[in-house]
Order: sequence, then structure tokens, then C-alpha cells
Amino acid sequence: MQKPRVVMTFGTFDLFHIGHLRILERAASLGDELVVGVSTDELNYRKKKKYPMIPEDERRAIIAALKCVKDTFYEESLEKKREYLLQWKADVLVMGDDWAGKFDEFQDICEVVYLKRTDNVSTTELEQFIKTRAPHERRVS
Ligand code: C2G
Repeated sequence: MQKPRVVMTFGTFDLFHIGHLRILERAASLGDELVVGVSTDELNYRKKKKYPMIPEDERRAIIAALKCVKDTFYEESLEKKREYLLQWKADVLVMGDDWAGKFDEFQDICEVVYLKRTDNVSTTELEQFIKTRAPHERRVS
């Protein structure tokens, strides 16, 4: 039997939104199995001096439950990308175009594809929006 074409992508996926869903679905359509590295809370803290709002086990559980996702793991370090790609025998690395050119060094072991981000939605904007809404605007009942 032929080896399935494995697509791999990485991200924090904090406050999961439609931009996250779209990139995962488009990534999955480039192969047979999509594997997602969900960045740990500590990696985010090291990178941005800020923890995500949603803890890593919950972020990972949401990603793992998606129809388009075959498997997940924790991305513990940005420097381990090559190791992860080799370990999972990835054929394609997909990243959003905010990372354009940044991962071309892996073209020796897999295809590297940058997909256009979805306009007008981001975790940062959502966070600001939630924070600036008055309590009566947020009430659901
Ligand atoms: N994304 C998108 N459209 C948006 C927002 C995000 O397509 N409006 C994509 C990003 O380009 C990324 C993925 O969704 O490919 C996850 O986004 P983040 O959670 O912001 O991930 P990031 O902090 O870029 O982490 O090793 C790299 C990091 O783990 C990537």
C-alpha cells in the first residue's frame, strides 16, 4: 500500500476562529492526513511573553476533534520543526502567509506551502473586542 501523503502544520489556535478552521481545511485538502503541532503554553510565553487565553490541553482537544485533522501533538520548541517533520514523515509543511519564506529551509525534506490568511479575523482582535464590550452587551440570556 502507498504511504498516505502527510500534511503538517503548526499553530497556537487560541480562541479558535474561522481563520483557523479555513487554513486547517485547506491544508488537509493538500494531502491524505493532516497532523497539527499545537504550540504549548510555555512556547507561547517564551515567544511572546504572554500566555494564551485557552490552555494547551483545551486548544489541542478542539483541534483533535475536527473532521479534517488526523492527529495532533504539542509543539514545544520552534527549533524542533525539522525533527517533527521527519518524525511524522511529513510530505508537505503548510503555514499561513504571515510566515512566508520563513520555513523554506525545509524544502530539502518536504514541500513548503504558504496559504493566504483569512482577512479581518484574529485572536488579538477577538480578545480586544471581548474586553471592550460592556457586560450588558455580553449577556447571553
Ligand atoms: N491564520 C489564518 N487566518 C487568520 C488567522 C490565522 O489563516 N485570520 C492561520 C495562521 O497563519 C497560522 C494558523 O492560522 O497558520 C494558526 O495561527 P496562530 O494560532 O496565530 O499560530 P501562530 O502563532 O502563527 O503559531 O511554529 C509556528 C507557530 O506555532 C505558529
